[in-house]
Amino acid sequence: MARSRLATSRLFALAAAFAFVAFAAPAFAGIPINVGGYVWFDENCDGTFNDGAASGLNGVRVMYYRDYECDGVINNDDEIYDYDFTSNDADGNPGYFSVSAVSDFCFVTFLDPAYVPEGLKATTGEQFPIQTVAADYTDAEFGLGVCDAEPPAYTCPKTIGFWKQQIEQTRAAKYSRTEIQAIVTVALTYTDVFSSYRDFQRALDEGCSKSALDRAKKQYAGFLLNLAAYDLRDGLRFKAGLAMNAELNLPRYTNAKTVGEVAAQLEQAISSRVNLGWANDTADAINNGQGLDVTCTEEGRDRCSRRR
Ligand SMILES: [Ca+2]
Ligand SMILES: [Ca+2]
Repeated sequence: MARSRLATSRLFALAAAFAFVAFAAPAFAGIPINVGGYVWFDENCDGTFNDGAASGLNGVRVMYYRDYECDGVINNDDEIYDYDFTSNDADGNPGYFSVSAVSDFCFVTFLDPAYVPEGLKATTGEQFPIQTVAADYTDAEFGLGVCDAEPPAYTCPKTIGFWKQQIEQTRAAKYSRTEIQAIVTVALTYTDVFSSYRDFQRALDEGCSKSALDRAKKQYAGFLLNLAAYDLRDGLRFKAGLAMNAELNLPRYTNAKTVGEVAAQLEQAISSRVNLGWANDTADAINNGQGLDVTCTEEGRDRCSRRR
């Protein structure tokens, strides 16, 4: 009898445990998924994975940190979660990495420097945040290249006020309508946040009292127009803007070492709608020349001759 009572009480304990699991299950929102991406040889040094499927690099160790607050940076209690070595994907293309995860986890991934082939340098951000994703994810990207970056010809960021004048073609505008349209067309190739000329116009038009998202998008619009104006510099009479490879030193806001790196951080923050206040402040600071060695050309000197 004692045994049977014991068995019964164990059964109850077991049932209670199952009941607990069953009760707890709905609070567990995530589903098992794989998250990863590619490390590739960025032959044309443009930071974009457009160098062919065979350009992936195998044998590179990719580290994953759990980003508990999903703020896109390694801080506070964030800790090592897992790692993977790049290898061929299911289609036989090299450079693929992936770890098992849960859909409501956030990570910050980066390459273990000990496994980066000698002579290669990052052409993308050195850390790639993976925010909560609902399904298998393969979009984390790390470009490595042999890129002797030419120093930018000049660094002459303009504020959102300047860009609004250009878009609205006020009397003070420095660019013709054709020129500003060309600038916007190039800016659209850098981002998924905006998809038309009208989007830029609307973003720059938003007043200060609008939402955190609107404010961040407004500054980001100006930032992207600065990048595009620099890219088009040979065809523009008025020289302004920012090069992707311009060095950045803005530790108050970002660990990015170049304008291109912070561009990726801003795009990520705004498209996932996290850290919007940070995105606003950071883009605002850069549009005002903070953290940059500002060297404007003759034409631009009236507005940004200062060096910080
Ligand atoms: Ca490329
Ligand atoms: Ca964090």
